[in-house]
Amino acid sequence: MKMNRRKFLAATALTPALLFLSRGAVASKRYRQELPIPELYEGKYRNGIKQFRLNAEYGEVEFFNGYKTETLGYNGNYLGPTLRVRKGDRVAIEVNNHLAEDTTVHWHGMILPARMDGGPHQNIIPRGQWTSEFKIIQSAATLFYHSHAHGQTGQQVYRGLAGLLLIDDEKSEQVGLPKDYGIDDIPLVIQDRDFDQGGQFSYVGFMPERMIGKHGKTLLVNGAYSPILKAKRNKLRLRLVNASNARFYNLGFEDGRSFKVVASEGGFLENPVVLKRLEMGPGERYEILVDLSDRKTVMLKSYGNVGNASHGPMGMMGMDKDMDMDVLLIDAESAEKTTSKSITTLAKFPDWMAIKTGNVSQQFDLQMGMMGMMRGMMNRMGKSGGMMSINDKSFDIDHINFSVRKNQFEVWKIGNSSPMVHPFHIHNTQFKVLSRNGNPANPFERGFKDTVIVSQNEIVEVMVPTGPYSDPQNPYMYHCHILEHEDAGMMGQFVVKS
Ligand SMILES: [Cu+2]
Repeated sequence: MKMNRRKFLAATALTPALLFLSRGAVASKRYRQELPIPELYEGKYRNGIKQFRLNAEYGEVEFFNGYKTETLGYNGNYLGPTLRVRKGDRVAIEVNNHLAEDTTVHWHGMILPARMDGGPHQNIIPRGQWTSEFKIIQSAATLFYHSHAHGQTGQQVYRGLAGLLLIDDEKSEQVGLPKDYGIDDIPLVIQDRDFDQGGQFSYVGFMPERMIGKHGKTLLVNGAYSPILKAKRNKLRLRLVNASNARFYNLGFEDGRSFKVVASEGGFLENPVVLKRLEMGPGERYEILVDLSDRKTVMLKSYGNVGNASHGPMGMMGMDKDMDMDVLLIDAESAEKTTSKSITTLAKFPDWMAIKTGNVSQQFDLQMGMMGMMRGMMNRMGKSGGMMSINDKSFDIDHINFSVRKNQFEVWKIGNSSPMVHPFHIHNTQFKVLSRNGNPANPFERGFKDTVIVSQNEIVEVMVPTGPYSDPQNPYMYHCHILEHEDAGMMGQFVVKS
């Protein structure tokens, strides 16, 4: 019965979805594309600074045979190169805007001066240029960069403005994990998209999509639909990046094999955590190790009933409720056998629990008021308009919500009185999750993070290092990483004072 209802909805309300269903059926019979690996970009070393140049530009990609999709990319058609830097590096990244609209580039997960952060205040006008210069002061991690344009983040990221930024350090070079980029150290940028009848990206096509966030029915990995990875080695490190606008994933292997989580957004966990399923919200990153010694071919899938597809307004509408999606087929038939010792300790963390922080410094409630939701559904331009809020305030670019002092550890308490799950992201920090409703955080989220899932009626406490940089003028953002929520005002900004 449930299936019938869903098909009925698809047939009556979602023409693009219907089109996709038919094309998906054709596509599944075709030859699978090999997983593309974003090109490594290590910069040019000049005057003691690693120099990079990113051009935001228009592109065109044939995601499906015979259909050319108009896209955006950095230095290419879709997504961008993988910037690779080392702790201690001083970097200068020049960004040129070759688009006909304003844009920005935010270094998601980076601890850096506020005016270098690439948030909505570092706007780059068409034909404009902006250079972000900062020192890498944090540990090895998988970061990413993406548009954070005021009110336009959702559509720009959707069209392709995102890329990876990897930090190496002494630890990452010596810890003994696979580290040959594209060989046994594989980035997986996971995104969902919808296509219209002409093969173009279809963004928020019907009104509730603005409210629940854009969920596409086609999964792209590194910009390819349902690709295959012919594993070259039998132990792979997968850098999982949920670069989707709104979709949560529940990742696991079809044959039920387990994997080890070795890192979260801010770097290595203290110890690997063995899992069979891993839930990821938009903006979250995890690194996992998978053992392919059996040389089997296995599908990495995302299983249904996760995030807002399983409950909340989206679930109530019956959308995508039980939808399982293929992410990546891994063929290990010719994987080279490698020997690696089992690693039990990846990192040693300071005992943050012992740090005296006093009381809760900041308290947030993530909100989607009924009035706000109605307004949001009618507001398809994506401007901040009171649809979504934090503590009864929608984002106002001219209003600083609060200030903190530098070099402090603050406890931030994040509540969620809305009917949806939200991934909460804080700029300029790698925080630790202290508790979920008073209980310890999940083992895999006990490392450093910059984005944390907050479910309905949940209270998540995090400890936030405020970092060494202060600037009374330029703020950092904190926001929901469902990009339609961010664009609709579920965002605030704070300054760090000396
Ligand atoms: Cu949200």
